[in-house]
Amino acid sequence: MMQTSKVDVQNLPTCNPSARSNRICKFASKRKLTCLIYFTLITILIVVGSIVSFYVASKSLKKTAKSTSSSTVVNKQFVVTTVMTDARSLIKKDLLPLITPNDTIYGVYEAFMGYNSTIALPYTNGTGQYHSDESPSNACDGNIATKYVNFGRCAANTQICGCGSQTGLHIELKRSAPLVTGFQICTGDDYPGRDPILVTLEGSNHSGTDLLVGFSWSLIYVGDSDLKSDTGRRRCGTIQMFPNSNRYKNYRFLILSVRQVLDCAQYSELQLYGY
Ligand SMILES: [Ca+2]
Repeated sequence: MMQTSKVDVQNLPTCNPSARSNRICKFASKRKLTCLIYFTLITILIVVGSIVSFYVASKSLKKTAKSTSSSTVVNKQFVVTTVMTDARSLIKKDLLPLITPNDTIYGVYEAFMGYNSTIALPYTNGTGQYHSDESPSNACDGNIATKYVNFGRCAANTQICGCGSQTGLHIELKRSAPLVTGFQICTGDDYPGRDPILVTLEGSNHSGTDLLVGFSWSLIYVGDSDLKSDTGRRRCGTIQMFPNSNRYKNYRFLILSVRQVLDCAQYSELQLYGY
């Protein structure tokens, strides 16, 4: 039989509602304060952490940027210095002048890179002619006092645009096919407006009349003659260097434009450089 204990209801501890409420409020207040302190600390830590991270990141970024910039400048300087040093050393030590007065040289007109050439003739009074005393060979005789004058599609004293352009030289070298990597051109004794400004150089290993046909030629250089700034009469531009990996026996030098609208183009010397 199950025994039951006798409870003294009268002596049970009484519950004081107001005291309980105070305890709860105190607990709640404490908890609220703790939370506030906690979140304040967290906020401070986040803010301080962000500031420190930002500071470290920006320092690192500046350092990297400075390093990259410095590296780029150094690399550029290195490349430029190397190229210039190479060019100077090549010009001074290794580059050879390739055209001699013994080579076969003749004038052309109505010639454009990749297209046919027409042989220019000594001057009478028509188009496609060069001055009889200023022949193509004068451009390759090693004498800056002699010059080559070509009237191209114009007659003498016909000053229209393009008279001296699309004129030039065919040069058939006596030596074995060299590797041409530069050229130099010099002004005549008068008329700065006749100076070649834009020029082309092509190479070919064909021969004979094939050289008058455009497909025989491969373009090596197109661009500045280095006479754009007029440095005077009977003066040479600097050697224009260019990359080239093909050896050719023959070369075609053509003028795309001269300094001014005059009746012809002229230059006292043209020299090719290479190996
Ligand atoms: Ca000359």
